Amino acid sequence: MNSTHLSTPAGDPDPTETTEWTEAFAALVAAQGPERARFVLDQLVRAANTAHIGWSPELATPYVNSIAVDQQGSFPGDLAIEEKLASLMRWNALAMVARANSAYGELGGHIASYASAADLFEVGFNHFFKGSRGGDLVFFQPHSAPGVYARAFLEGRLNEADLAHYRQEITAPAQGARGLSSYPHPWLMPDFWQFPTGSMGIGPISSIYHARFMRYLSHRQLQDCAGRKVWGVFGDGEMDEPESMSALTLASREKLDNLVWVVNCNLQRLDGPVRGNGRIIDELEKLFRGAGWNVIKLVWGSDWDGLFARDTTGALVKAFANTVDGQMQTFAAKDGRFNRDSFFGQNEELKKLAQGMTDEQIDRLKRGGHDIVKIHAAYAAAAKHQGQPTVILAHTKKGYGMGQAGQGKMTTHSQKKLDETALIEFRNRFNLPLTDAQAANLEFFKPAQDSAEMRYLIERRTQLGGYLPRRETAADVVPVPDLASYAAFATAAAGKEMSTTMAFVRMLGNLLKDKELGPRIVPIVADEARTFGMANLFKQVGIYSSVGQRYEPEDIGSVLSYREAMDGQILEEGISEAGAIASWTAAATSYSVHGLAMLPFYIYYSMFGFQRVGDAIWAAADQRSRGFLLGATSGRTTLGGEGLQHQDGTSHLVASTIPNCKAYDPAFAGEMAVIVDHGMREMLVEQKDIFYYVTLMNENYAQPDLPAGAEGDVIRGCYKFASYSRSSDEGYSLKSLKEITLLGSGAILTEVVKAAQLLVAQGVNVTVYSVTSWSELARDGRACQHRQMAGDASAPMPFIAQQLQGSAGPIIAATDYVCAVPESVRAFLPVGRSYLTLGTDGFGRSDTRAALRGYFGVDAASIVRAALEQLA
Ligand SMILES: Cc1ncc(C[n+]2csc(CCOP(=O)(O)OP(=O)(O)O)c2C)c(N)n1
Repeated sequence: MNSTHLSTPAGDPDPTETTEWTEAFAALVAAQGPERARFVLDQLVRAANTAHIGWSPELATPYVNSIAVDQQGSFPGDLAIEEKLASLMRWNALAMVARANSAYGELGGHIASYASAADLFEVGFNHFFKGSRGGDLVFFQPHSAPGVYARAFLEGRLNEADLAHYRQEITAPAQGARGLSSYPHPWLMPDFWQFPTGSMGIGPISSIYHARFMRYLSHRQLQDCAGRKVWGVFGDGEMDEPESMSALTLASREKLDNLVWVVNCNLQRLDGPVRGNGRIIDELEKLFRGAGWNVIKLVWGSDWDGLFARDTTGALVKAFANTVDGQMQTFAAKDGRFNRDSFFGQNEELKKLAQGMTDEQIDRLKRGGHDIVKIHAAYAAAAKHQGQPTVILAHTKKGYGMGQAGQGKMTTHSQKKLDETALIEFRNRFNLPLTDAQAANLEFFKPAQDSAEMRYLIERRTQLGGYLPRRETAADVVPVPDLASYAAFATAAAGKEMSTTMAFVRMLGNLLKDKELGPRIVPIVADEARTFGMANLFKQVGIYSSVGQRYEPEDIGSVLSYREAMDGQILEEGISEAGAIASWTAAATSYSVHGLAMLPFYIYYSMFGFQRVGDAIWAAADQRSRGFLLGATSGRTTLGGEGLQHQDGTSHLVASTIPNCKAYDPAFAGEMAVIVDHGMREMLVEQKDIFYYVTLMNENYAQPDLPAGAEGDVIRGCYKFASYSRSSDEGYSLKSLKEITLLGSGAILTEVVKAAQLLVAQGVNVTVYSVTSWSELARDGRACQHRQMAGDASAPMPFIAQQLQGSAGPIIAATDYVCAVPESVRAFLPVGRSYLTLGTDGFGRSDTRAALRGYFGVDAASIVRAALEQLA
């Protein structure tokens, strides 16, 4: 270290003294090495703290690489070949996007993101990302998908026709090709992509919880995940998402050294600079360091090493300290001449450094994230770091190599086409083996199979365990016990009073005791276990903690004592719905990611599910999650006092929009038990890529026995609960009676039943149906309709119409949800019957259940009124 780098700042009252201190420190480093220097600094910090001088260290370090040249180790690969390969990936990715857009301008796609990330990916692929089932998990920055396809093309996993059908998933099969999805979507490319990342922030938080879930599997001795890593490449703009940042301290608290993030700091997002007037790398360094991560800054490429070595005055570091990202972007967008004048021209010291370099050389000075050797050094350091997660802040240029057409341009994110001159410049820039015509025609290029590049690429992946991304699905079948063995109390409840939440928790407790299924269950809560009466499970199966329990809980000795344990089963995520759903997704995709089927039950306030973390649930659906979401305290009037922000009247509406989510609103414990049982069989035995959403209520009421033989109808969405009529010996002629049909779901079914009894007293015959799933009924109706429209003569009548055929009169539906939920089946009802829906549209508010139901018009009295009006 050269002490003169640290020239004393302006306003220093005693520069001589300051210099003495810095020189003494430099001498210490030189004589005794960094370890001793760190020790002495630690002692000084301790002394400062003891003296209460009010000092804390700066979290940001100078704008240079964290890994010094002499620490970076030698590069184990063939640099020339890797650079050639990276250039080919860049070209094919660019050609893919530009071709799609020259054919159909509306398809979109991105060139600039991958252009900035290509080397970051390539070093991972050639040296670090372990393939195969027991290998690494890699999260890809979504807009870089074309680069990942380009690699799969060279690997022989995709062909030219596939590449030509980028973003054309519907038309591709007719051309004998497979369409390539815009972003990583396991739903659309189930043997390829593992993790959906297209919605910014979902990838980052998801990667943390996947890394934590691997620890959970190891600690519970279900699968040894030692040695496996989770790698995530994300955007610097993406780091602004609350989800990106929200679980950083979880990762460090849990010491997730199996997690490495690479933040592609190209300094730009979609509209412009991420921090035009600041420096995103400094900001992220502070954020991650403060959150307890190991931070590796990968700022400058190898060709800067010489410049730094010659810079005895610290002029470069000083200049960078005064350069904000907006300016750094301008440097990226301009040529060598401009940079000589405006950057190196700032003062005599810098001018001197640039002497002897041509404008071309200045133009080619690489940022760290474009230098394969430097990237390798950073990844190697990250991979071996212990005790903390690592983030690599990789400085890159957006649109790297796109020249005047895009590099560093404000508009580069959306650049989808390049003109002929730009294509030829790109070809020249990366020494691509293409003729002018081939470049202009955007021809894909694949070297001969026996070329050095191809042999190298294949050999590297073979060494690392195979190609990736690759999604696998084979997993063992987990047997599900007989319903009667764990839920007889619910299906034959004999009028016992309980809430469906209580019934669910009791059932879960029973399932957890099952020898085979029990260990695979992952109960997840976000600090509401006590609300749902689950405290007994704390003791029964324990709360997972990577360090066990280092304190004596206040309630030790009680039967419900708070027990944390390394092999604890419950994932208690604290107050983070975003975290809990990411955790659920990790468990719900374990069948695919780890080949070990797990069954997560995440139970939460239903209002804080689809409404709060709906996009994360959408991504979980894309990832083909299998598990249960339990929306507890559901219903806008059933959760009385909690008011507007807590009362859920919409979750079923949103749930119905997710194609692989089966949503149920059971009224009774027996229905709920049948639904959960069926779900477990569909997911664990039949291994369908579906998940269940089941709402649970906190209202206690008498639970009837489930009618014999109703199970199938419960699953399909509705069954006849009861018919109510005055018996003929009371003197009524059945024919003269008016008839009405009432549908109800969830807790409001109890109001429907009360209404039926009141109506009978007024001489109306009533048939009551319990609707367990509006969305399943609607789905079935649409499926029947499609078949009919396609001219299928054997298309059945919609299930709900079949069920209601045995009833008569107007139909009225009442639920604790907005009217749109029961409205979803209107088109599929028997022809000629009137249909009225009663629901809880509007804001919730606090009061008793009775007052709320009266207010929203879903209580028995309102249903009776509506029925009499309909009959009139
Ligand atoms: C939740 C969400 N919001 C907005 C977008 C639209 N979007 C796509 S890319 C992008 C900018 C990404 O910038 P950055 O993370 O810096 O990545 P870069 O492409 O610059 O590498 C935006 C806003 C999105 N995909 N997801």
